[in-house]
Amino acid sequence: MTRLRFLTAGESHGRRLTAVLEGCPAGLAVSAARIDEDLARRQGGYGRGARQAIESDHVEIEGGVRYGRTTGAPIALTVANRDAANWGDVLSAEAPQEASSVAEPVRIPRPGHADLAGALLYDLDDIRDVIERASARETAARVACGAVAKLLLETVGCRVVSHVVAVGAERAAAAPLSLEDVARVEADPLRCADAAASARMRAAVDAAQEAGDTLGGVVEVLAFGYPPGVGTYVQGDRRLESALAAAVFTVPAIKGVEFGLGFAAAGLPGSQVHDALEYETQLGYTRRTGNAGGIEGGISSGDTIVVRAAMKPIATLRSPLPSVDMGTHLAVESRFERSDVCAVPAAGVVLEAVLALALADAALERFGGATVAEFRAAVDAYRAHCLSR
Ligand code: EPS
Repeated sequence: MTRLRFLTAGESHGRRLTAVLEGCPAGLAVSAARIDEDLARRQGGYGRGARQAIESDHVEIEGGVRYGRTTGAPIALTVANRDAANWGDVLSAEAPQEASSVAEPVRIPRPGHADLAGALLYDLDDIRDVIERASARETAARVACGAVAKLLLETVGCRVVSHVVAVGAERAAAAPLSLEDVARVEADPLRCADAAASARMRAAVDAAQEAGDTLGGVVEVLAFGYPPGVGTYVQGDRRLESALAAAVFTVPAIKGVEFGLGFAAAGLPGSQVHDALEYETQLGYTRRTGNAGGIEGGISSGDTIVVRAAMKPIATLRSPLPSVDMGTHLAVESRFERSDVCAVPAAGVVLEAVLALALADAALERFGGATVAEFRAAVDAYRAHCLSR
């Protein structure tokens, strides 16, 4: 059984983020330039904060890749934090020599953020320790890992893409996304396929900024060409949705997930929900609609996998919310820490990454392969088997 697994480490304003990705088959073409494309996409989007003007994210491949190909060894990736230079000793591993150099502790938690729960859990006197690791900056390391997973999925004809379908109360017109729409999505400041909705979303972000407020939204991630036969119904925890939903909830601020028709299916009769089956000689079994989101019985069907994730508004508001000082227990206003007004377009890039990692892991578990050639051959053989039935 082959598994793709990874860990990240590092603080938002420490020297760098570090990731180790293990289980990638040997022989995959990987380049820093290709990973950097996704890192740049993650930094963009209308509504991002001032931090992104400081950073220009670039991955260093520190292990597991030689002459542009994975070797089968763990892949070590780092992304430097340029902003670290502006933070002096605040994040240093060694305690400062002089007490006067110790950073002023943060004592006021932001409602809705990990601040209070984290300070209580780890018994911290300085909420800074929570802020630094709970920061969405960490997602840069996962986007780097996800870029490798995407390259692996591409070897079996699968592409993972995303688009923004809602920001605050503004929704894009419901239209299925095709691969031809992707360039237009990437050119849009909100990564939205509906230009009119994007303009309304931009106005909503501007209004939130003006009011010192923040906005969440909904992102749709699609995996085109994912192999059939991954996942199973025989145990609940082995259903493909189980792994994908878990991956979606690894992204900060995500509060909801749905597949295919999702929550809308609950309000419709079965006759309008279930994808009717057909058989065509060249294609084998096909479905007229994609309401199941590419997964039936916990198993990928070979149709496009469609996942939507709901992101709550970012918890750092310029207009303060009521909070409590953890030193005095007095009622105070929440403090402002530099942040984004809306990070939904960036969340789409992060969700692509975590879903690509989960999809690649599930496909590797199913088809195996110490090398990309073995992995591909097993996927091709199963596709041929499905066509022959
Ligand atoms: C982020 C980097 C952070 C925040 C944001 C996302 O950088 P800084 O704290 O230096 O401004 O802008 O993090 C949060 C929204 C959060 O709540 O922590 C990034 O690179 O994505």
